[in-house]
Amino acid sequence: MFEKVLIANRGEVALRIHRACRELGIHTVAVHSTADADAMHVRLADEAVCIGPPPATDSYLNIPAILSAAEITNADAIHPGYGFLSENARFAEIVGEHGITFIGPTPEHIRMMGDKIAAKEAAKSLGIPCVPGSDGSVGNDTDAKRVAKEIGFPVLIKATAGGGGRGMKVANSEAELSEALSMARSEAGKAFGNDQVYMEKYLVTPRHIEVQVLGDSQGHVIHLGERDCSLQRRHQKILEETPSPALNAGDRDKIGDIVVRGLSKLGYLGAGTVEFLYENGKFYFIEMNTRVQVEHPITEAVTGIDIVREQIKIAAGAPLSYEQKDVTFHGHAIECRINAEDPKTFRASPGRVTDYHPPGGLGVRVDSALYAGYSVPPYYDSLIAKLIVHGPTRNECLMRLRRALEEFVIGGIDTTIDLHRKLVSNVDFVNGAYDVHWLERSMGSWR
Ligand code: MV4
Repeated sequence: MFEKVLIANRGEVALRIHRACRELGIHTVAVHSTADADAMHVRLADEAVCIGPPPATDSYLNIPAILSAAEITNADAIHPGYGFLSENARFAEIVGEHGITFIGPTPEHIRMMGDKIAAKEAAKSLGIPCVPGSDGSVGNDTDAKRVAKEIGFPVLIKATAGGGGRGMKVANSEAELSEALSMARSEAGKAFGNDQVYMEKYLVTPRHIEVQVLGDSQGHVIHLGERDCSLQRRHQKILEETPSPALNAGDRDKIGDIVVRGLSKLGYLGAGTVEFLYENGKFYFIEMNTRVQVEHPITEAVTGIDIVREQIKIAAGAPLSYEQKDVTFHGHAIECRINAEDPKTFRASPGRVTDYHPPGGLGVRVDSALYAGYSVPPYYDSLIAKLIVHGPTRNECLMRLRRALEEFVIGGIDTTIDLHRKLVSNVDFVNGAYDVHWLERSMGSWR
């Protein structure tokens, strides 16, 4: 096992990784920007190294500074968390070249899944069902017309370097195709420095359902069920739940089996998430994330499996602690993402937290790096807390979640707590009757 792990991240996920390390008897090194000198992750870690000025490009994305911090502290592994360098294949490669273990998948698999066309080709060859579309990239208008005729309108143009919905364009008819193609291409070029695009059949009312997987260096792969992440706003997830209200146990086992068989063939190592669109009882692969995700705690709640602990053990060469038959699902879990932002405009609202009273009690978990007196810096993501609630049934989970949201006090800054209070009492949400567009469509009419 590792003696010392450097945590190349900040905020709640840095605490999450520190806690997993502590329980395994591993020392931790925090890295931080000058803006984060008073941050909780710095206070909690055994050692801390300042790696640069506030902008992330100069600190949390500064590869030479992070490697220097690992070398001077003698860390034997680096955990990247989510965001920042977590899906940077070159970073994973450089870490390895310095004789330090990258806690995550191989650089090859990170690179493959970062290229959305390569990821889809891989998924297809591994027997994972995909959205009908172009085989590879689409070149010119003629090419686009031919593919669109094959799959039928509406179609969606996506950037191969994309993800997160940036640069996507819908074309409802042949008349709209040429403009959608050129707009998607120019947005992709500007945003990602890669203007390759591909085409898919546009699914009009899908849900976003993702499957959590773990693979070890002995070639074992297991799945930990699904998460329904359909409640999003501008491609930012707001609330996630497991199990999905749209799935039955048979569908869950089936998609889980398909994913496990596919990723076993690939020899996938570490934690990963396979993302699907789900419509009319069918799953369609869209992307794979090669990191631990923000919403992993709901899976931990229903399976009892510590996903970050497994990531660390896998990276150290240990076999998975569980076989598929040991993975059982208990009850229902929901995560509310609490952001420091104006609940109406969604503009970031950094500043000093005057009061902090997180909820507690049975089935309630709060992952956060906040404390009273802390100032939320303006430079980074606005996620400041995650409220994760577990209950025996979806209804009991919802009752507990409403109670926990009532208790939660974060004073001094605007947060999305109030939005969650409204959401969890909404009749469509309570009925589980939502797709990926429902939140943005319905929020306008809330009081
Ligand atoms: C789609 C789609 C419909 N059809 N692909 C948006 C983010 C990116 N990860 C995939 N996205 C979508 N891809 C096809 N073929 C609809 C979306 C989509 C969406 C997906 C998941 C969660 C929220 C969404 C909101 C709008 C559109």
